[in-house]
Amino acid sequence: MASELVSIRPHRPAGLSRPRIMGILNVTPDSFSDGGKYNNFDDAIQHGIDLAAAGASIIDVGGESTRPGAERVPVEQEQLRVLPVVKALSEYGISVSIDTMNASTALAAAEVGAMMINDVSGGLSDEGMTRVAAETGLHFVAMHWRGQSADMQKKAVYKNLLRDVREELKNRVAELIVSGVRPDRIVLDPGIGFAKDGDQNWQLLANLPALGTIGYPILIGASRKKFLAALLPDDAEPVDRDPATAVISALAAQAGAWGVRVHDVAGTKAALDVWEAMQP
Ligand code: PMM
Repeated sequence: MASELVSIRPHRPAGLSRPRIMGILNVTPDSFSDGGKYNNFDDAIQHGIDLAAAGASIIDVGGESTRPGAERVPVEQEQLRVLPVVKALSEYGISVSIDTMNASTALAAAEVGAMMINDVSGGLSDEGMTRVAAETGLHFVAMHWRGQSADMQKKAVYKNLLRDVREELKNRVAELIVSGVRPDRIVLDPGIGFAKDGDQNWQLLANLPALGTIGYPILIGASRKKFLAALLPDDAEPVDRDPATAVISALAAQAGAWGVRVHDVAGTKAALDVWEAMQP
């Protein structure tokens, strides 16, 4: 049925292509929804392979939780957690992104096969990061960020949310380009839940096309985040936020997003399959 529909389609509409799925692999004891589950090397590798098999085209490996209130992890510890996993998954032929704010971790991950740096601080946390991004030539996700997780929610104050986030992302782009990062390597992310309250997250999600007009691909990371809990019963667990996450993935596709970063890859793949089947 789906293939019949595909075969009678002359071509895909210009401009809207199916977002890539970035599968989340947190190798941390304390991330808010999957902390502690993939701490052990074999479990982490198996989960990465499973996410890729389920439809993720990039696996995002992180060794430091950035949930609101989280404290920093020593860089040596972060590297002990992530580098063996990045190396093994890359050797397996999986595209790996390194989720880090540390330039030395990004560089070490590049040396063992990472193809993308995902820096939630967009290069603001470590002044060496933009140079690493430029010198490695890796794809670079610059997320909108206003400060470390320990107290970032105090910084959720905006004169005009959309305009401020847009301007701050444009400043990141300018610094990356001045540092020598190729424009075609840059991906931007509005940083859902980072120095934003629930209403602000919804407002940004409702205005993705306006972020797209900055001129760079947009990645959305809403998966299982706390603002989704308001839609669910009080005793719901983070994993119960997966259906809402999948709907956001489909709506992000409709808004032209380049990628979605999710825990439940199968759910988002199903949502994107529906979105794709409905394209005129
Ligand atoms: N969110 C988290 C971690 N890394 N990276 C990007 N680019 N965008 C995000 O929204 C983002 C991120 C925190 O969520 P997690 O604890 O589930 O990984």
